[in-house]
Amino acid sequence: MTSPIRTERHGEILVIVSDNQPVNALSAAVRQGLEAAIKEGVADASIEAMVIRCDGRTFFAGADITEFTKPPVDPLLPQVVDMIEASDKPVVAAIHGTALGGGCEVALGCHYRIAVPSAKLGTPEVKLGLLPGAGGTQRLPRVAGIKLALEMTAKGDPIPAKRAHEAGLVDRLAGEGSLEAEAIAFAREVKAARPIPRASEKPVADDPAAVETFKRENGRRFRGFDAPAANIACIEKAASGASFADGITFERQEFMRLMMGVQSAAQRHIFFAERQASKIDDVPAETSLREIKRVGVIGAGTMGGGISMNFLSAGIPVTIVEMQQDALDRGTGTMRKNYEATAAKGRMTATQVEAAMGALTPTLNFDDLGECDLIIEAVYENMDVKKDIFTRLDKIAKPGAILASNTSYLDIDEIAAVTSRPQDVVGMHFFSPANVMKLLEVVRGAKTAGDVLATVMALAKKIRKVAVVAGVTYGFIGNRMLIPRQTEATKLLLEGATPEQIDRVHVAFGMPMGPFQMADLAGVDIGWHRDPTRIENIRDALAAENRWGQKTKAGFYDYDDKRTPSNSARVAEIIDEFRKREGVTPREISDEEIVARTLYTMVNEGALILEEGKAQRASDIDVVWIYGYGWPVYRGGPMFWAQTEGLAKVVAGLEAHGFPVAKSLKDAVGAGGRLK
Ligand code: T1G
Repeated sequence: MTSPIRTERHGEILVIVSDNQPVNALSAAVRQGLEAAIKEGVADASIEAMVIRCDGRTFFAGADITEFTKPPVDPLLPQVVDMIEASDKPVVAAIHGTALGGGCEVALGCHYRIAVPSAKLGTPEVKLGLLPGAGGTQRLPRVAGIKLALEMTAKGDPIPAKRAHEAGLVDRLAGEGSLEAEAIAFAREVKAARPIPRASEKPVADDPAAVETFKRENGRRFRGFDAPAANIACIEKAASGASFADGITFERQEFMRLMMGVQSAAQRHIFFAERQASKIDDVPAETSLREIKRVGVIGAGTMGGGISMNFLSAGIPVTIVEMQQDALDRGTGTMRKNYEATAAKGRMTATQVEAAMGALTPTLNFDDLGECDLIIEAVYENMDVKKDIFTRLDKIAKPGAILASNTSYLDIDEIAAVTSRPQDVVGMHFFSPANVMKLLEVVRGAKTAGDVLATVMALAKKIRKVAVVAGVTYGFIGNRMLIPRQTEATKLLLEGATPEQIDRVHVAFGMPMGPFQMADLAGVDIGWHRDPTRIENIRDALAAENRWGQKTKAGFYDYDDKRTPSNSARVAEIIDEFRKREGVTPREISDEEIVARTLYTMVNEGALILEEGKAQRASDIDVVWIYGYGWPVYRGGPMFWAQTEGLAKVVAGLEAHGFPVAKSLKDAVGAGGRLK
C-alpha cells in the first residue's frame, strides 16, 4: 500500500507532503511516513531545511481517533513530534484548514510555522475527554503563553491563524494561494539560522497566576467533566517551572488516565455518533439533492422566528407568513432583537445582521409560499390546523417543493395523506429555542422520498444542526423517551419524593435541569386542557392555580423577580392533598429508585424505539439526547450510558420496579453484547 506521505525536492529544501483524506488524520501510516521522510531529510547532505504540508482541505486534523481502541502502532505521535523537533535542520509547518490536536502538536514540534489567514489552530482533545498527548500541554504554553494555552486546551476551541500569529504560535501569515511557495521561501530564509528554535527549550514566560484566574472564571463551566481539570493541571505543571521532561511525564500519565476513562470513551462515541447520524441506511450517499434557494416558514411565533433565523444566518432567503400584521411585526421584531443581541456579544457584525434581515420577506399572503423550495409550518400543535395548512399548501406550492411540519409529536403520515404529494412531506422537528438548539429530528413518513430526506439532512448540516432521522411514532425519539421519565417523576411525587429531590438527582447526574425545573421553564400549562375545575393530576392542580412555571413566577417552585427558584409550601400541600385523595401513604424514596424509574425507563423506551425501527441505530438516540436535551456528553447518551451502567443492572432495576423490559434489552444482556 502506498504511503500517504511523499517527499518533493525543491533544491536544498525537502517538502514533506501528507495526503491522507479526508482530514489528514495522523494514522500509523502517516506517522511512519513522516518518520521516514524526516530521516531522509536529515541524512541527505544536500537538504538544508524541510517543509511539512498537507494535500486536501486541511493540515493534520489530529490523531486518528479510530485507532484509539486498537493496539498502538509505532512510531507513536509523541515520538514523531520529538523527532521533528530534534532535527538539526530547520523544519517549517505550512498550515491551512484546521491544524487540530496532534496536528497542532506536529506544528509545535516544527521550528517555524507559517499559515494562511483562513487557517485555524486548536487543541480540541478536551472535547474527546482527553488532552494534547504529544507534548502539546508543554510546548503550547512555551510558545503561546499560559493564558492562551489554558483557553485552547481546557475549552478546546480553535483560534484563527491571525490570533495565533499575534500570540507567536504562528510565525508568519501566507497568501491564501501561495502557502507552499512562501513556506519554501521561509525555509530558505531560515535554513542557516542558529540556534534552531525549539519549543521545548523555551521558558514559560508569563504569569503563573493566570492558572488560578482561569480556574476561578471557568469552574462552573466544567462541572462533571474530568478532562478540563487534567488539561489545566498539565499547563499548571509547565507554569510551575517544572522541566519539559517532567512536564511530559505528567502529561503522558494524565493522558493515559483519561484515555482509559469512561468519559473519554463516551465523548469519542458521540463524536462518531454525530457523524454517523447524518447517514441514512437505505438512501445512497450519492442521491442527488433538490435545490433549496428559498425557504418558506408559516408562523412567525417563537418557533417560526427561530427556524427562520437558522436559514437566514446560513444565507438562505426566507419568506415568512402570518395571518395578522401585528403577529408578523412582532415575529420579525423578535428576530431582529435576537440578531442584535448576538451582535452585541461580538458574534455577528451589524452588516451581517442587516444581511440576514434583508433576506427575510414577511408577508400575509399565503400564496407567496408558491416560490419556495422548502416550506416549514410552525403553527399551533393541532392536527386539524396542520391538515388545513397542508391542504392549502398542496394547492399553491411549486412542484417538487418539500413540505415540512415542525410538529413535536403528531403523525406525519396523517398530515401527508391530505396532500397529493406525500413523497414530498417530511417532519422537521426543531427544538426550542430553534435558532440555538442544535438538534433537528427529521421525521420520515412512510412515503417520504429518499431525495427529500437526503436534501433535508444536507440542509441541516448547512444550517449547523445535528440531524437525526426518526420514524413516525408519538413524540418521535426524544419526546417519546421523555414520556416515561415524566410519568414516573410524577408518580414518585405521589409516593413520597419531592420535586427538589428528583431534580437534584438529575442535576447531580449531569442534566442541565431536572424534570420539574424543565416543566417550569417550558410551561406547566403546556398541553393543559384549560379547565380549572377539571383536576385529574398534580399538573392540573398547579395550572388551575395559575402556577404555570417561571412565566407566572410559580410552578413546581416559587420564583422571585430574578426567577430564582425556591421550594414551594403550596406545592407540597397540593401533593399532600393528592396523596390523601389517592389514599397513598408517602414513603422514603431513594435516589437509586429515582434513577431506575426515570432514567432506566428512558433506556427501555429507547430499546423499544429501536425494535420498532423508529430510529436507525442506538447511537442516534444518544445524539438526540445530547443535542436536544442536554444529556451530559461525558456519559455518552442514554443507550451508551446503559452499557456503561451495565445492561444487566438496568434490566434488574426495571424488573425490580415492575416494568416490562424491552425484548432487545433482555437479548442484549443475554448475549452480553451491545444495543445496536
Ligand atoms: N480521526 C479520524 N477520523 C476523523 C478525524 C480524526 N481526528 N477527524 C475527522 N474524522 C473523520 C470524520 O469521522 C468524518 O468521517 C470525516 O473525517 C469528515 O469529518 C495525540 C489525542 C477536522 C473540523 O478532535 O473536528 O489529536 O463520517 O464530517 O465537518 O494530542 O472532523 O466521513 O466517515 O467532521 O469538515 C484531535 C476532530 C484528535 C478533530 C472537519 N482532533 N475532527 O470537520 O468534517 S485527538 C480532533 C473535527 C488528538 C493528540 C490527540 C472535524 C474537522 P466520515 P467531518 P468537517
